[in-house]
Amino acid sequence: MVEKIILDCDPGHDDAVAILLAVANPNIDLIGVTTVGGNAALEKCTYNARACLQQYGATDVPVHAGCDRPLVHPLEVADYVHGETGLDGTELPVPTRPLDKGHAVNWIIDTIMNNEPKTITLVPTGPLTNIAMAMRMEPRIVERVKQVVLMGGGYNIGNWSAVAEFNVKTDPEAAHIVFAEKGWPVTMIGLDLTHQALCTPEVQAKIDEIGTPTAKFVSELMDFFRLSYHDAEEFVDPPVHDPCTVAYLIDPSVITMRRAPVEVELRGDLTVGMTVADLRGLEPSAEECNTQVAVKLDFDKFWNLVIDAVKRIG
Ligand SMILES: [Ca+2]
Repeated sequence: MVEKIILDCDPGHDDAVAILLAVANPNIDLIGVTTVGGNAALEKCTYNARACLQQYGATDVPVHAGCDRPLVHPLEVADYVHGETGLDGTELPVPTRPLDKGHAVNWIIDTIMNNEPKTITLVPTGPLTNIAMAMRMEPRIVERVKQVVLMGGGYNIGNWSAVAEFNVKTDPEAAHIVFAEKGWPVTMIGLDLTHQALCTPEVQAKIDEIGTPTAKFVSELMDFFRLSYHDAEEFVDPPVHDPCTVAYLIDPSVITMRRAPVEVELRGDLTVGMTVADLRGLEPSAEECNTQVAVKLDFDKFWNLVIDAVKRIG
């Protein structure tokens, strides 16, 4: 079963690996990439997305630029993690495909409304601004989307504050809109899970062994990511958050899920942007609860998918 996805991203080193997995794996049909201001300014994220697709030989995939700032708050980029360009550490190929015309939010709406209901999965790996805007402009997209599988939040930990993760903290109001909607299934792949997706030296050696330009590209990105995560957050190996979303869609057995209600905190002196998951009591059924949170990663299965994707690009 091939999953048709729209990847809404802010590349970003880990977004670059998510794009790779979406392009290369035969179980994913990447129908378009949309970009949002997040890890870097919108213009940089958009260029980076196009450069990644160029690197992976996927110039048939359209890229639409979306919102350049969160709904309410100013954008605070994560340049201390991703560098000045948003994708520091490697030489980016120059994109040959021009940027596609039309705002990402309009494109998301049109694409969902013009496809069969429940055939498209939204995969946001940046702040949720574009998705929230699309929901407000055309509320019918909610019932037409198959599911939302997003990287963001965490039920037990934060990184942009003690309790809030970057994507959600950057645009908490947008995240609130997405999580408060009961009409679609939402899977939250948060830091609890993605901090298990560490690019260890052993993993990176397997990527290096492949010896292709794309292997070098990914490895150089991981070198930079390793240094910034080490300096900024005292990680030994960098957590490669975003591709966990795509990996789950390729093979759900890569991630153990727990169904739980999730709400996004919008007020509070210390907790704005926190994803509050209610894990009390017995696990609710899918009928009772439309949200689930990612708990446990099958490390080997996950990295084998990434390594396989690098090999497939050739
Ligand atoms: Ca991202």
